[in-house]
Amino acid sequence: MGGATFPGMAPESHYPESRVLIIMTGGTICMQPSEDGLVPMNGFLEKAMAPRPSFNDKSAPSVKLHAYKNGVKLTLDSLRTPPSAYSRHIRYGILEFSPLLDSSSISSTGWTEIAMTIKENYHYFDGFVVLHGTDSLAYTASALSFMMSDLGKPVILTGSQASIFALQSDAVDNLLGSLIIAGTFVIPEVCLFFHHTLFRGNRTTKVSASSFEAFDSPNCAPLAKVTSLGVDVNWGLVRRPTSIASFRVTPYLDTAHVACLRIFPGIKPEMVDSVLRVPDLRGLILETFGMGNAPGGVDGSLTRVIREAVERGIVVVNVSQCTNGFVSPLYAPGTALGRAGVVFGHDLTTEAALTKLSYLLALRGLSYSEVTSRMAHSLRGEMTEMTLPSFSHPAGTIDSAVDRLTTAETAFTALGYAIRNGELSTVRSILEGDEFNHRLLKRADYAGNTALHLAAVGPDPRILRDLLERGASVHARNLADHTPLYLAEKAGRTECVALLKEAGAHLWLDYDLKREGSRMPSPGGSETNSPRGKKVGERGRGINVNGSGDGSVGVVVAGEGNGGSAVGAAVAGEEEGNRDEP
Ligand code: ASN
Repeated sequence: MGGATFPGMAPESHYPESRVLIIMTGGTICMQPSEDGLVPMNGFLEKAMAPRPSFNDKSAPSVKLHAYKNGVKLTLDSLRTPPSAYSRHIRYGILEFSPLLDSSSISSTGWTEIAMTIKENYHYFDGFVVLHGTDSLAYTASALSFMMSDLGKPVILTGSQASIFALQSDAVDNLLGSLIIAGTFVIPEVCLFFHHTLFRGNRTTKVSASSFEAFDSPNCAPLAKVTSLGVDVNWGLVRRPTSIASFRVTPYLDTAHVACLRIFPGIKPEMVDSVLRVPDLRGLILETFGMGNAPGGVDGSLTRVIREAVERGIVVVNVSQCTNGFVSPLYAPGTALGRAGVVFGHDLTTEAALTKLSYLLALRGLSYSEVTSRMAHSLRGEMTEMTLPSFSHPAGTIDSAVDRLTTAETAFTALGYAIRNGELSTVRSILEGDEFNHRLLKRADYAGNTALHLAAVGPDPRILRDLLERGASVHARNLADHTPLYLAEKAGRTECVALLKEAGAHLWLDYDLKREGSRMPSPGGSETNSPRGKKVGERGRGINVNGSGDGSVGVVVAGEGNGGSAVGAAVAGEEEGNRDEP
């Protein structure tokens, strides 16, 4: 990784830590030889990660993490990486599934287990890494992307082509890259990381059974690339949640009533018909030739069996056998399928088409036409929407303060002033045009405050709403490690607090845990100091917010009792005095 790591660094590190939960489901990455061939092994943290300096900063204090599984609170051993090129440690613990699987055996039950585990632990970690076999990885990535709505944190799936215990393996690179990205960047998508490349999960397909370059995303550019200089994120492509809603999981996909059929030259209509007459079948993914063509036949009998199935209420979706390109009713055979009621899946992969259909069929109360219309539109970036690019330079549309804009830096400064002054129309004008929009929402000032941090304590909550609707992340942290919600709470902005929470923000409920090993008095009475030698609760008054119904621990959000203007109070206070506080 561009992240040069420094195993021999000084024993005390002042760098902040991010928290990542690794969910181990199995796959080659954790396999070892047995009499029956390669099989997954338990104990990945101790056996595979602890002995490797790039995963284990031995100078770190030992910290236990709490995680939840099926409603049970578990205590996990944790390790942390040495500081990355982004001046952060990634602290992580592992939840291992039982039994660990070769991914060829995963099913919708496994997807539910992964999704629910992320849901249960969502408020306790900055990001999630799912370790998984490569065989069905693209299916799982697609399935999870549909099961998770309004995701605000990174979920990165990875695995490896060779075991981490093998002398030559891609496992370390894949795992380290995933950990660092999940702990550093707010990429709120289900992603797949492999061979230095971060893909949108629901665009991927496995393209090689043995090469380390095992995955591709033929119709969507990578979301990020790891180079010797660091992680190059293509922020213009990264999706942002633009509705004010909290993270949700749909816990079930209906894979039991869908099928997938690959058309071949000479395929008999009776074969297709018999698949379409499987009892209780509700959907079929038809892999057709090229741009969506299937054999017409002299009497059009294939088209006829498909039309009859559609009339029986079966959703038939057309995707291409080609990895690259899209289906369209351009040629006569494709037009005939369209007339028979087949849905055109544009550039969906088979993996995405199958899991998307299973997701839609599992949603209660959707009519046939609602399912087909959603199949034809992007829900999670899984297909290319045919929209015309809209870009307008802000200088052409706004007042004198912004007329001078030539760079993103000055645009951000103008945005900051507009937010502080409560000038909603100026904020909107600056953010017009996709290009500026995504860059400005990611940008931060010298103290690490994003536009959303400023708006959280600004005079006009409508600006906060506007930024949220444009996809500003509620999980971004400033240099003092604080989120917009923290600032709003601290400044007593009740309306902003409510809005941020509605958009999925939460106070960092595990600060107690974060500090358990490094700051909080331990249950046994011994104390370990923070990197700066301070203990939580040491400073002044605080807001005490109890977390997640666990009465034993609370989140101590201590403040300095800043006076003055809202922005001055909260944001400047960040800069000056509060960095040690959660
Ligand atoms: N059979 C393995 C699996 O998918 C392949 C791998 O992980 N490379 O679990």
